[in-house]
Amino acid sequence: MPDNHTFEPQTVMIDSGETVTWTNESDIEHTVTAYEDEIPEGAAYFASGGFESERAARSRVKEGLIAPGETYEHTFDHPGTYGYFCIPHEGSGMVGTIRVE
Ligand SMILES: [Cu+2]
Repeated sequence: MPDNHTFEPQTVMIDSGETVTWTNESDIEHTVTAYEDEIPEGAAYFASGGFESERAARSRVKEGLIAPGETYEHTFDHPGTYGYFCIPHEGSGMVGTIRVE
């Protein structure tokens, strides 16, 4: 069973145009928030809550929370490596990587 502060799998490889769906299988709330400086040049920013910047996501955390049992999805159209994290649990190392071919 996954613990409460982990994205599983931590690294996901997909093809361009595919959609990743995150499902909150824990019993606490999380976010999926891209690191603005860890996405490819020209790629769209993504974050649960629909924010257009990391700063906005960090300043309005509650709007980005994914409740237990809920999902968030994003389609990756741009090849490259994307780093993301969970705002409440960033300090616990709750980070992940998407590699888009
Ligand atoms: Cu979290």
